[in-house]
Amino acid sequence: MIKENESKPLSHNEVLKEADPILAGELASTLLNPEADRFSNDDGQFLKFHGIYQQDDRDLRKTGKKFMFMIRGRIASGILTADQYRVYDDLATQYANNTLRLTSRQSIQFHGVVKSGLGPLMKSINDALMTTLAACGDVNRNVMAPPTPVTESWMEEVHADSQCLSDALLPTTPSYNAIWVEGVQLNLTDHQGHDDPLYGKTYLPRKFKTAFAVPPLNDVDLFTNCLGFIAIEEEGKLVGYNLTAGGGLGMSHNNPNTYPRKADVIGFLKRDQVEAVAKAVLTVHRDFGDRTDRKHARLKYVLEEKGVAWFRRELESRLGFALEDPRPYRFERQGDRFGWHQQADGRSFLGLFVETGRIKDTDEIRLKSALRKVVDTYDTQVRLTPSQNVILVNILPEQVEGIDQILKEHGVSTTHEKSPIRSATMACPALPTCGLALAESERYLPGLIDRVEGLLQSRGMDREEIIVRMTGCPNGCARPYMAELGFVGRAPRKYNVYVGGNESGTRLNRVYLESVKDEDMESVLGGMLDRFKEGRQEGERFGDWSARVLWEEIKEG
Ligand code: SRM
Ligand code: SF4
Repeated sequence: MIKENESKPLSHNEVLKEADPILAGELASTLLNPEADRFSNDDGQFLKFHGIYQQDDRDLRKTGKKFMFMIRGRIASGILTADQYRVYDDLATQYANNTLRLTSRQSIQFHGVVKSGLGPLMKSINDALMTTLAACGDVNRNVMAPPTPVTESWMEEVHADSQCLSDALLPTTPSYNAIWVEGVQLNLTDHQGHDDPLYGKTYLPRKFKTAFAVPPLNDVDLFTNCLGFIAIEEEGKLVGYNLTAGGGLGMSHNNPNTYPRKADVIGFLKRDQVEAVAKAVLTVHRDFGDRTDRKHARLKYVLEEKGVAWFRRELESRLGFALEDPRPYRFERQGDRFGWHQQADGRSFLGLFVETGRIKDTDEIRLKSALRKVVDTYDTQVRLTPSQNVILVNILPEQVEGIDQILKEHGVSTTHEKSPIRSATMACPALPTCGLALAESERYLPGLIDRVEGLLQSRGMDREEIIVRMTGCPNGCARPYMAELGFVGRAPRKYNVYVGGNESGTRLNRVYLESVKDEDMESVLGGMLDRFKEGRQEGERFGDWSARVLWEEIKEG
């Protein structure tokens, strides 16, 4: 029986999970029913644990709901072999909208899959020994780790640790395999007693996110995660990790009980303690998270309300050992390296910017076909980055010219010619697929960046890098609250403007202007850029300048 928190009623999702701890609902029978174009709303909640969202095309709502599905892969550390990439690419063509959507957590989403395609797509992923289990839902999600090829051999161990942990935190429900691989509806009465060794019968109160980072690069945006591991190297060896906990970004407009929060650094642990510590942090969330209000159910609220000292004590009592004090570390940069670079082993890697994470073919840039041809020709490993970009790795010297040629023929730039500001952008999908979007994001940001590029150019600032992120609502999927300049949708064509994030991803930004209309963007942004150009100190970035100058104005109100 789930414990009720402060005598408030449990949220509906809690009641659903408790009644069906294998998360099977009526999924298999609805899947097999050719008359049904959708699942029930309750089954929609179970679908998430299987990596699937039931959506409808919001562009078509006026003519009635057209149901479709978004499927998210679980791709630990964003690493795909050539064979695995081919499967994703084929499935996108065959069952989805012929695009691959790279996510801000190193995964891939299919959009626009209709119900008749859902079963075959899921089966194909599993047949290729990949999974979507726990890509969404009240469980640990895709574990992030730095995708850039290592420069020193100890960094490989960070990848190994992240992959092991990803596996160790998977839920054990038998329904995933039964539904998507065997196509059978399990009888709930046979499994009523299912009690996951880690998650219990009711799983977590809410989603849980984990990342590993290797300083000085903070490409995973470590402090936005519920659980984080900062690699600590001493004398060329990975000696352990600093533990972080309690980060998260989701909030709701006009609800002060919800807010973005940066994780705290809790202590230091040895490599062989990673799994135990991760499980202890996760179970603190499991046992103390708010199961009465899903908007207030993340681990970050437990840390904020009970305090870091309480959290460390609780953790250590579960572990049966004390953590050491955190060791020194320093983050300097976030983001990806574009263009060709040398790996430590003499081979090369190529970082490619993927605008708003959407791998697709357009008339001018045929990125989807180009990547497929490179992978088919050279069996290249593909890595996905937390900034929604791609890195092609382990490339032999004799392959470089051929890859350049293929990309050129398809209109794909390898030289990072895009403006620095564009290459530092991220947007969430928002409309037309996301049911929570209040405004456009993926379809709006590229055009806004055209306009900002114009503003920068006319001020002689076209080489200025400003980290810009946009989301269609305050949930924070493209992590706008860590950007130097963030846009968060309020209503159609209106955005709150946030300023003051920094280059190393260690500072939350703050809202500077609310509900800025699309037609006012030039004057608002142009005005800020004029002041930045005039008032910046030597070498000062936009984020640091705005935290120094514009935050004062917010305080003054
Ligand atoms: Fe997210 C919900 C897309 C990363 C916070 N997110 C959603 C849903 C599933 C909408 C829904 O619930 O119906 C979006 C699907 C849109 C679509 O049509 O595809 C969605 N989130 C995404 C992705 C694809 C955005 C992207 O541009 O890449 C990212 C998938 C990552 C992955 O592979 O797992 C994605 N979401 C994030 C992040 C960033 C991160 O994790 O690094 C956040 C902020 C960090 C955090 O969790 O606090 C984030 N998503 C949310 C929230 C707010 C949760 C909260 O604490 O309140 C929601 C709403 C919810 O869960 O109810 C949400
Ligand atoms: Fe949807 Fe909001 Fe996430 Fe964008 S930030 S994908 S609009 S939930």
